[in-house]
Amino acid sequence: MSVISDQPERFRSGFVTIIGRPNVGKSTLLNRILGQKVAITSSKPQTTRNRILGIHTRPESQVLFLDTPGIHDAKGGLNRYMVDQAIGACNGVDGVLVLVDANGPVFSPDDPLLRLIRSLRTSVSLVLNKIDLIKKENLLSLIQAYSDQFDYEQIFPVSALKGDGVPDLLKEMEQAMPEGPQYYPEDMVTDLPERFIAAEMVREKVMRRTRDEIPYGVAVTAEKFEEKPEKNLIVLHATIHVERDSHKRIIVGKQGQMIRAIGQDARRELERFLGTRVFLELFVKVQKDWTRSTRLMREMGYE
Ligand SMILES: Nc1nc2c(ncn2[C@@H]2O[C@H](COP(=O)(O)OP(=O)(O)OP(=O)(O)O)[C@@H](O)[C@H]2O)c(=O)[nH]1
Ligand SMILES: [Mg+2]
Repeated sequence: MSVISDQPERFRSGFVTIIGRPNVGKSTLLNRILGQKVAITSSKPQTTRNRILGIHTRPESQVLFLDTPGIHDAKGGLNRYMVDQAIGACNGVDGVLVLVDANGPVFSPDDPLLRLIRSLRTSVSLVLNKIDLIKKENLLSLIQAYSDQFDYEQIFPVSALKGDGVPDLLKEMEQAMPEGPQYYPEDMVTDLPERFIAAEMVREKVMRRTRDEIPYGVAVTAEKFEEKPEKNLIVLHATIHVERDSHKRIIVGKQGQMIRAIGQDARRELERFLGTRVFLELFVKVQKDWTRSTRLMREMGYE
């Protein structure tokens, strides 16, 4: 006689940290997993500056993904803060996903990322991202090359942009989580305040429209975030902080063209995200060399 257990499986939950070099697609992957945009992305490295929590809930599990800034050789100031955020997010979690660009070279033997994962006591899996850009026949040798460097728990070839391989990755992460409670309500996708995400979306538009050193010296703070439900409207006043007068001139642009374009991009995205009309007012302020001052960094929310 066979016994079929009708005992429901216990609920599973835990934290999974996504780390990797800048620009490999960590935030794109987080958004893809969640099915909506929570983390800003751009084609420029060093877009993400904080840990971004993404909550994925199913009837039988809740996985808490942490998107992190790209790990790179950072000397001090904002860059050091970012790398410390990423490294710190690997502590006490239930799994770590190392994301790499399948188009890029494998880790050099002294790569700080390789050193970091060797020091972790958590299970580490590899996510080979951007496979939409490589030839299928190169995949196996790539997997072999990465496996030679580290004993990964699992290896997932994915395209965060197109979605290939992501459902499988998610399923494996859900199953790898220990038994645990549901930490957050099922309709919650992040713990970040809307005000923070709104400021981030403005920063994304600045990053996408500017170049050279400008995107790296921009911070955005939201001074006013006022909901007017009776008018189906949110009023947002945000300040774009830059490091130099010359940067301010570029962000404002000829006859205010650039700042208007940034405002339009941001408003469109914010209206989609907030589901209301948005009245957005942008200010530009010079905070000389703020990325090198702990005090000014704190004022921008990096503490
Ligand atoms: N072709 C392709 N492009 C991708 C894929 N995933 C991400 N990208 C692109 O890679 C660039 C960087 O993506 P992000 O998600 O911002 O990368 P990130 O790792 O979060 O970068 P940082 O926050 O700067 O560390 C963007 O232009 C993405 O559109 C992918 O699977 N395929
Ligand atoms: Mg990112």
